[in-house]
Order: sequence, then C-alpha cells, then structure tokens
Amino acid sequence: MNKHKQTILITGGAGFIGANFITYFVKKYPNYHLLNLDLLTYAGSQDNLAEVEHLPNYQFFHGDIADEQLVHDIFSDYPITGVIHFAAESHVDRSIQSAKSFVTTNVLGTFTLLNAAKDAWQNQGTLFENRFHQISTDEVYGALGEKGQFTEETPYDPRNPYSASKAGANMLVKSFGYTHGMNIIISSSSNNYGPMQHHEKLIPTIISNALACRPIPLYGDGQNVRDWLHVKDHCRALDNIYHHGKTLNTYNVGGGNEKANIDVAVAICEILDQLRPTVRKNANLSSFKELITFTEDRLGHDRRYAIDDTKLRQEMGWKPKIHLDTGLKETIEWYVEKWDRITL
Ligand code: NAD
Ligand code: TDX
Repeated sequence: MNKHKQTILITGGAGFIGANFITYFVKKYPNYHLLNLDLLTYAGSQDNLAEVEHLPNYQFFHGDIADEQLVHDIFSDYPITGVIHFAAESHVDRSIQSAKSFVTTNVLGTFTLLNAAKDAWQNQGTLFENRFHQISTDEVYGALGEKGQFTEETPYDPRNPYSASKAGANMLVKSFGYTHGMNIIISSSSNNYGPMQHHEKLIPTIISNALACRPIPLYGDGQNVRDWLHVKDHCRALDNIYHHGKTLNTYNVGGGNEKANIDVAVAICEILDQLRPTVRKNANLSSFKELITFTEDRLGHDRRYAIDDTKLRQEMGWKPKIHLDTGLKETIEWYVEKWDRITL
C-alpha cells in the first residue's frame, strides 16, 4: 500500500479507541489526510481530539454512518483511499436495555459505508487496492469456559445484542470482500483500557465510583474474566494490520492479561488507596475495596474471553508493550487528574 499519499476515512474517531487511534496516526503519518466521521453520540466527544483538531491533515465531519446521502457525498468529494471503521454502539448493557440503535449503527451503518466505498472504488477502478478495515471485538466468538482461547477460526457465537450486531456487521464486510472483491480486513481485539474511555465501562466505573466513595458494582460473583489490552498497544496493532494485513483475513489482537473482574477492582482500589488517602480517610474507609459490592448479574453475561493472537505476532512481529500494572497505574492517574479538574 502506498504510504505516502492516502486519504483515510475514519469513523467513530471521537470515541475512546478512535480518538486514541487518530491522535497516534495523524502524527505518525503527516502525509495522510484523515477524515473523521462521527455522530457525537453520548459516547463521542471532540474534547478527545483536542491534541489534533488544529492539524492541517485532520478534518472532522459531524454525521451518521447510516446516512446514505452524507456518506455518498463524502466519497464523491474526497479521494478516499481507505476506511478504518470504528463507529459503533459499543456498550453491552445498553444493548440489553434497547438494541435498536445497535442494529441501525452497527449493521445498517456498516452496510452503508461498505456500499458507498464499493460504488466509489468500482468507478475509480481501485476496488482491489483500497482497504476497508473493520474494527471488531472478541465478543463475536461467544464465551469460553475455564480453558481455551479464541482463534481467528473460532466460529461466531454472539450471546448479546451488541456482539450479535458486530458479528452481523463482520459478516457483511466479509461478504463484500468475497462477492465484490473488496480489499477488506477485520481485526478483533479484547477489552481495551486507557485514557478517554467512557465512564460506563468497567475500569472507569471502578475509578469514578471509588473517588466519589460510592459502591463499586461488580455483576454476579465478580469472577467473569476479561483480557485487557492497552488502547495504545491496540493502535500499534491496527497500524500494522491496516498497512500489512492480508486481504480477506481476520487478525485477533490480545493483551495477554486475563483477569477476573474482582481482581481488576481490587488492583485499582489498592492503587487509589495510595494515590488518594485523604478521600478514603474522610469517608471512614480503611481501603476503597470496602466499596466493592456484588450486584445482580448482567443478562447473558459471557463468562470468559481470551484471545490467541499468534497470527498477528508471527506475521507482523507485534506484541503488546504496556504491562498491565504500569498501564493501569497510568490510566488511573489520567482519570484522577480529570476528576480533580471536574470537582475543583
Ligand atoms: P465508543 O463507544 O467509545 O465510541 C464510539 C464512537 O462512535 C463515538 O464517538 C460515537 O459518537 C460514534 N458513533 C456511534 N454511532 C455512530 C453513528 N451512527 N455514526 C457515526 N458515529 C457514530 O467505542 P469504543 O470503545 O471506542 O469502540 C470503538 C470500536 O471498537 C467499536 O467498533 C467497538 O465495537 C470496537 N471494540 C471496542 C472494544 C473496547 O474494549 N472498547 C474492544 C474491541 C472492539
Ligand atoms: O459496572 C460494571 N460492573 C461489572 O461487573 C460494568 C460496567 C461491567 N462489569 C463487568 C461486565 C464484564 O464482565 O465487567 C466486565 C467488563 O464490562 P464492560 O466494561 O462493559 O466491557 P465488556 O462487556 O467486556 O465489553 C467491552 O469489551 C469488548 C466493550 O464494551 C465492547 O465494546 C468490546 O467489544
């Protein structure tokens, strides 16, 4: 792929992973023109892009990936050479409450982008060259018991409306690759953590509830296991996969950090005990751990996720660089600083 002159449409770039990715990518590739299409739902914020919004090779478009006319116009107006598609409704609990926007954005929105890319690139004769990179999740593979890991060959077995909508989107992406010859690629990663994640997700929930001395809710017995990947390691993996991955392939991206939710909560509380002793003492707590509360379980709660990413490691020499202990401490410090700014 020509690294020197590309115009890449990035969707969902005001969200957690998208914003981290744009911040990394826009600086690493000053020759690329990056267009960010984002609806700015409750989950997206331009504040996440403060570091890059003034840069000449970055441009923001406010709008819906499921808006056919808008997406068509962007492809007509700009010489787009690739798509990196992050935009999604991303929170499992919300998909249990109400799944419609998950189908509209994740399935219909992905279809709308694919169709517009196909039409534009077919007309230009660049269909086999220009890349469509679908950002996916380990959740499409379902749930694991005590043992085993998901590989790229694990059949899809989604268990909640969010993961079903992501699996449906991936199927559409694959179908456009096989049927129309599009240069598609899918990457499926484990749970990301790091700065700028929405407070609805587990790690920000633990930190913000502890700082507010409110109960820290752990669903069920707290023994569900997730594999944690620092968002910056994920961004490096995506850079490799977008540029060097083989067409029609899927690449798993893991953090190599399987942890039960209770262990994550305890680790965070112990770090906060050191960082914010006065808050803790003022609330008469000997440790923030006293705030951990077991609550009603999430419906269809997947027990364990674990990723085998040998393919990515072997083909591209990628491996995560950020150790969970270090990554978690830095992440907590980032949220504590933000918390101080809000509450001062
Ligand atoms: P997020 O919820 O933080 O951000 C999603 C972004 O998409 C927001 O900026 C939002 O405004 C935007 N968006 C939503 N609907 C849109 C629409 N219809 N049109 C345009 N923009 C829209 O999500 P995230 O955690 O950054 O996840 C990004 C992607 O990575 C998603 O596709 C998700 O499925 C996938 N993923 C996330 C994780 C994780 O741990 N967070 C892990 C694996 C895969
Ligand atoms: O308050 C909570 N208490 C709790 O016990 C929350 C918010 C979560 N949990 C549990 C549920 C999960 O076992 O923590 C674990 C992680 O939950 P989430 O942060 O909601 O993430 P998860 O459901 O694993 O999905 C995440 O990883 C895969 C992202 O939200 C998805 O977008 C991604 O695809």
